[in-house]
Amino acid sequence: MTDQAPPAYSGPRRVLSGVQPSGALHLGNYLGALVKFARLQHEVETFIFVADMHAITVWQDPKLLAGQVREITAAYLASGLDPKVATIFPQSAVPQHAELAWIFNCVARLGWLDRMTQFKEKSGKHKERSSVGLYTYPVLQAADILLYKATEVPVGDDQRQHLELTRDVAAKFNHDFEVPGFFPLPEALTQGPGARIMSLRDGSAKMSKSDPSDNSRLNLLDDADAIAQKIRKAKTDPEPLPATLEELKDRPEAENLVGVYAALDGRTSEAVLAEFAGQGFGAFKPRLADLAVAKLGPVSEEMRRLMADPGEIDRVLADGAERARAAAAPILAEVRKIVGFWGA
Ligand code: AQP
Repeated sequence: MTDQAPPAYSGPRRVLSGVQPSGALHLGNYLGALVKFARLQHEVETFIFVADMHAITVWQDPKLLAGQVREITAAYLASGLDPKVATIFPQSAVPQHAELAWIFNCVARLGWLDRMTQFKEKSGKHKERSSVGLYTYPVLQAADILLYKATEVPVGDDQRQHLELTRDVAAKFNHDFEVPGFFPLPEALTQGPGARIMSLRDGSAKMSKSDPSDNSRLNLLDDADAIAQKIRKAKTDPEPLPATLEELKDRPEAENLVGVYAALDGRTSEAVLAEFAGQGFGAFKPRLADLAVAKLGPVSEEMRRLMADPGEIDRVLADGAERARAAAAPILAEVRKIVGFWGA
């Protein structure tokens, strides 16, 4: 007998991703995720959701949650997502996500989840006080993706490990239930500048919504003064910028600011260094601040305009939820049959 690889998934390409409504969106979310969504929608059928079920794995004020969902939706639209092209919806409005997540809880192995570094970081020293949901978060993420048989997932670099787990869940489901090629093994799209934006205060930590220091991040709703001030205060070193990336290797804060410039300007870090080599941060920071204000200002302005009309945002979400449920239903019906549930 020869060891043959199981047949690969042969369905159409589909993109799926989402962002949690768990706080103010920042430059990392924008460059690592949102701008990629807007670009991909014109190439591939695209599903983008607001991950409210993921958000409640840590405490969220119920009085604020729906407003936060609208804010993320406004950020999607302001970044160029078109609700007529992409399907934009709240995760909790499509109950099939939870149903598939339960089935996947029975496919994923404890050992796989024990290795997830994000759980370790987010639960910190008090693991036993974390919600069970925070622990099984990557299983829900696998369900989010595979419920639509998505083949590509645009995310920041921090999500790479979770995507590996999604592939493991898909492969084990296909194998255990003897349905080779039923689920695709999705690819994480993490390439390009902006995949890993670091904190403005610490070049070794990623820019994050949950960092207690607001000066560590540029928020999408920051005004021009706040952006300029945060960049002025950003941690750097006294050395001038070098001519090559190689020479930036042990200067994480400098490397990050060059990377931010490159990502905002649609250039490579090498091209930015070619322009600024020999200049100090006194010259570089004001240029970076001008660029950030020019790129983020219009996004912020459009978000504010959209958020002034919550009714319109709700219409986008309701329409998207209906389309998402229609796409998910036949796939979940097949899964129920494969698993052998009564009545399926
Ligand atoms: N610093 C980052 N650089 C590049 N991409 C990033 N992303 C997050 N931070 C960076 C990407 O943004 C998308 C949405 O992230 P999320 O809302 O699911 O939350 P997260 O990954 O846990 O990131 P946050 O925003 O920093 O939140 P907290 O503080 O709660 O951890 C994802 O594609 C992510 O990769």
